[in-house]
Amino acid sequence: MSGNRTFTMIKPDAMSNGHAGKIIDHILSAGFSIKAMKLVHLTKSQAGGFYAVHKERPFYGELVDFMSSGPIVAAILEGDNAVESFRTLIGSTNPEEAAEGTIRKLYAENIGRNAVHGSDSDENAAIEGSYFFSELERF
Ligand code: 3AN
Repeated sequence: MSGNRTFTMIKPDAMSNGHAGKIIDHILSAGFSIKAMKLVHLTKSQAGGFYAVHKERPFYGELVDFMSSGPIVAAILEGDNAVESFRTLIGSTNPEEAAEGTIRKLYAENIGRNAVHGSDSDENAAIEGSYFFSELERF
């Protein structure tokens, strides 16, 4: 059975472009509820830890630099079939390939600066949520 929680980040490009409020509204309008949320500016080492699964990929250094370049909003979301339905809402990794009306189509700049993160499995949603939020901050 699929879980009802996922984890998201509004990335530095969307934050500096002034899109955070519209993205949060888009997420709430789609029926998700926010179970935890915070504004954080990751260090390089914290961003590197979050994306450790990608460390062998050619874009890892660029990704870590970008994700630590400015503040982000991290959040745990709740909704039916959360991981899959949230990934549908945000659209493909590359905004040029993202469906019309998706968050990345509307707000992402390119494949690297792609506005939002969405967990790719229930297991990763739990791991990623715990990376940012203590037990006390999640309800
Ligand atoms: P998604 O976030 O859609 O699951 P992944 O897991 O393939 O995509 O990639 C993780 C993150 O790495 C992406 N959100 C994006 O910011 C970055 N990324 C992926 N592919 C590239 C690329 N070719 N060049 C630069 N950054 C990339």
